[in-house]
Amino acid sequence: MANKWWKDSVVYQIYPRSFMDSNGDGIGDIPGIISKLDYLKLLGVDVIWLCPVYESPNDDNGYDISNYQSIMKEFGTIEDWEELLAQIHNRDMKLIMDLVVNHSSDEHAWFVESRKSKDNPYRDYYIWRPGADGSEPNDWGSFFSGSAWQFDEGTNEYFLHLFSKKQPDLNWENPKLRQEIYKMMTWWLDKGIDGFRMDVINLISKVPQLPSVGNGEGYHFGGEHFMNGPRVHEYLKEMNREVLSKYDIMTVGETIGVTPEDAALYVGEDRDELNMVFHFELMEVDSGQHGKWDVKPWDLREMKQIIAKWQIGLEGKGWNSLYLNNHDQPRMLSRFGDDTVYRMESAKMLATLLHTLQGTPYIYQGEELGMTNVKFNSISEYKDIETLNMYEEHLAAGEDIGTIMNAIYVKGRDNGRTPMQWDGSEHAGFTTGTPWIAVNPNYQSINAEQAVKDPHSIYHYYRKLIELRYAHNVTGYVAFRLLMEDSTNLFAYVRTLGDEKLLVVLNFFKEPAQFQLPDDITFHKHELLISNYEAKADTDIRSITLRPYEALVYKLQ
Ligand code: TEU
Ligand code: CA
Repeated sequence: MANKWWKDSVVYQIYPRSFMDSNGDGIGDIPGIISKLDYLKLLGVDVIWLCPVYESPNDDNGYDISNYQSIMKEFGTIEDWEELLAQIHNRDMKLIMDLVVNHSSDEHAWFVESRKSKDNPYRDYYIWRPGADGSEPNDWGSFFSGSAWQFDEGTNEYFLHLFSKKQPDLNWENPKLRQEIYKMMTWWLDKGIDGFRMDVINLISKVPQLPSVGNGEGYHFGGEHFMNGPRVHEYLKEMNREVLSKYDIMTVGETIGVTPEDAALYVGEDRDELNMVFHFELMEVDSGQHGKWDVKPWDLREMKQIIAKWQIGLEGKGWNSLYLNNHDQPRMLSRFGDDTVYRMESAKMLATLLHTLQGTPYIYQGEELGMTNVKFNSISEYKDIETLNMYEEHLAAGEDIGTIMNAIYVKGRDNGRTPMQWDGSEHAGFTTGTPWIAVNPNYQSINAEQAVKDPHSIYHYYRKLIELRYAHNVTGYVAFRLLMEDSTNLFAYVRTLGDEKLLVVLNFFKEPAQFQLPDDITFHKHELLISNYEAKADTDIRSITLRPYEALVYKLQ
């Protein structure tokens, strides 16, 4: 049984376009990443997840790949990439790459061929349908607004694109396509990478008839016909058998719309598919019935129930991925913490949650600095295709511009894509040129240079949390038990390892909160392992009044 090093690891996600620009063109690049590896080593992370760096027209910032085996020229060369891998391995860190194989770019050679004629050998690498009397083959909507189908004059047929028009879905029903993917994966693994993050991997199997979902009016989310589809496990078992099982690697699937029961089918130790998956349930707690742009307040009790469900649901079955940030989400500090008065305390409190649960924590670039959401004055400063398409669609539908802009401020993906803030110099030290997207104006007070110097910074708190995982075998604890589940502002839980318990108490708001330890939890001594406040005088931990956003982690024996 391969050693499961990824269970003890902490992963750091790099969005290369916004991480570090080395040549002044305003776009982050691979040499820029190399120049910051010591900063990551000091942080203590074990694995780097690199978002796509492959050749791409950047319709979706690299998630539209036109050549899977060559590096996007703005990011550098394959030699730069080889150097990055060597430098990461020299520092005893690992590198996982982003695998985007639900779709390619429409500029990929396969699609260029596929659209030429109905009998082209590459036609069935994609999903083409004739449509009916001038309308799309079904009523599925794209994740990026509008129809999930694009009519192509060349052969008078439609092709499916769950995402942008320039991201045609690959046809996984075609064994030839699958073999091409496995060959490409093997090429990267033979270069020495340590695994893959797999983009929307649970969408690759569609219900063959591609049935409509609505009542004939407008476009609808067709997820019931393409999420966790009929052959998805067959494909992943084949991928594991033919590729993954041959290497000592980690795999994490991005799986929209999975429950713990679904997830166990992907990550179960006996399933021979993937090691971990990202679920989206915590990312939907502030979405109304009309989806992510229908902003609603989140409820801590709902978050606690979701986390408890996943901790208990995968116990003894699989391994959790722990995240509240990534390149598709707003900054967790602004979303779930306080990015004003209690920025430091609340960022540390949220980090404490992510690093004391069962699973592998994923740190998104800038999270360790307490970077925040951004509010650009004009839509012209926003870059993300999902946001720009939504803006056009909602404006055309007559929605109030203030409502549209507020939804973008709160949920837009560009919140997580403003350049990494390295120091207080112009453009936050990210570039000597003009950044491809504006830097968050708060970079003079929030930046890595200041954080590394300040022993009380969020950055150094993350370092302590990561050290804690190893020093106190945090990953080894089991039997997650939620405490005070009805509390609307306290998140408290206890996990067990033999006769030791890990007690975590978090105040999610600025109002003081009263924690009461249940009587059935007994101990004869306790040790405060970490807190985001100067350690309090030894308190009776059976009953604690927590300060604003206070986080406390005790070991009970
Ligand atoms: O994201 C898939 C996905 O579900 C996101 O689009 C998410 O649902 C939405 O953006 C929430 O705001 C993956 C990649 O992470 C994303 O960057 C790509 O745009 C997308 O797939 C297509 O490759
Ligand atoms: Ca550059």
